[in-house]
Amino acid sequence: MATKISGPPSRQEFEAQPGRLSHFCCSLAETYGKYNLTSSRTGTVYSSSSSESLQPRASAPDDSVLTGAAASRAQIGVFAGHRDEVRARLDAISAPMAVISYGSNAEAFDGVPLNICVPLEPVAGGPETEIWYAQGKVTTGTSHGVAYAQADDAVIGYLSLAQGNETLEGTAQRAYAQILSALDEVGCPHLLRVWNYFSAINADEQGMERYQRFCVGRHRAFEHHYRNRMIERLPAASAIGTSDSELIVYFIASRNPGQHLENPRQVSAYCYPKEYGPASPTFSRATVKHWARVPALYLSGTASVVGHKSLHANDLEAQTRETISNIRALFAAIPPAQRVPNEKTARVLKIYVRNVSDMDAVRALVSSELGDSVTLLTLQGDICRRELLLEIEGVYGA
Ligand code: 3EB
Repeated sequence: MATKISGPPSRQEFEAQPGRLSHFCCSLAETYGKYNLTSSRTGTVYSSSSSESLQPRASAPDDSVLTGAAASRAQIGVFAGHRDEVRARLDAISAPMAVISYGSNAEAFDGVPLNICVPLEPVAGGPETEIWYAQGKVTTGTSHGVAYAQADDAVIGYLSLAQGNETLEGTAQRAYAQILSALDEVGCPHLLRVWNYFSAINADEQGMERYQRFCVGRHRAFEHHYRNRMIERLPAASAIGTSDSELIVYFIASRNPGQHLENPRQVSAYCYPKEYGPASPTFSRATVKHWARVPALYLSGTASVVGHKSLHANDLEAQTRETISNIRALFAAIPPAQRVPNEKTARVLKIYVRNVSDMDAVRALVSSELGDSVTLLTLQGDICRRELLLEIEGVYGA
C-alpha cells in the first residue's frame, strides 16, 4: 500500500521538464564546504570558491522558458498592516478575497469571504493582518473540505485538519489530496504558493521528526496527483512550526500555470539528499505569476541554506546575511524580460524568528538591505531545521 517515493530524477528526466527556470542538483563534484550546482535544464554550472560565496560561473539561464504561459484574467494583490489600517483599507477594496490574521487576538472581518487565522504571534504588537483582494466578482465555496474564494481564474483556499489518530504524514497527505482535488473541481489546478503551519515541527514523532513526516505526506500526495509531472508543478512554499494542534494549509492557485523558480545558490529542495528525510521537501524557491495587469513574485521561505547545508549555526547575524544573499541571488537569476520587481520592492516581507529576542536585530538588517519602507510582518515561529534561527518570505509586485 505504501506509495513509492522516488529519489531525485535523472538528468534526462529533469531536462524533459519544461516551464521551470532551472533545477539545481548537487553534482558529484560536491566536496566539503564547496558546491558545484548544475542546472539540469540549461547545463549551466554554478560553483563556489567557498561556501560563503556561491556565484554563478556562467551567465544566468536564458529567459526562453519563461515565455509562453498565458497571463491570467484576474489580478490578485495583498496589503499588510495593523488590523486598523487593514480595516480602513477595506473600504477602498471592491473585491476582498481573504484576510489572514496572525496571533491569538485575531478577529474576523465582516464582508470578507475567507477569514484565515494563523496561530503565530506577531512580535511586539504587529502588524498582524494581511488582506488579499482581486477585482470583479468573488465567489466562495467549499470543496473537499477546502474553503475558498475565487476571482475568475484565481483562487485562495484554506484547510485546517486535526491530526487525529494517525502520524503527521497521514494528515499532510490527506490535506494535500483534498486541496488538489478541490483545485481540480474549481478549475484552478495550478498551485502557485502554499503556506503550511503545524505544531512541534522539530519534535520527534515515533522515531521521525515531524517536519520530515510532513514532507513524506506532502510528497506522496503530490506524486499521486501529478505523477511524472510533479517536479514542474511544485509551488513556492513555507513550512513553519506553531503551537496549535491543527495542520493549517492555505494557498493561492490559478487556472493557468505560473513559473516556478529555483535558486542558483541552493540545491533544489526536491534534490535534497536523504540526510534531511526519506522524502524530499516538495517546493520551489519562488513562483512568478503574470496576472492581468502586474506580474507577482511569491518568494518561498528562505533561510541560511547554501547548497543543501544549513550555515552559521548559532550565529544570528550571519544567518540573516546569508538569507539576504540567497534572496538577492534568486532575483539576480530572473531574466529582466520577466518584468518582476527587484528584491527591494516587496509588498510585504514576512520574517519568522525562532526566538523573539532575535527579531530586532533581524528586522534592522532586513530593513537596511531589502528596503526600509517595506511592510514587515514579524512573527515568532519555529523553522523546519532546528539549527535555523530565521526564515524570510515575501510577496512582490501585485
Ligand atoms: C530550506 O531552504 C528551508 O518545506 O515547504 C523553506 C521553505 C523551507 C519551504 C517547505 C521549507 C519549506 O530548506 C526550509
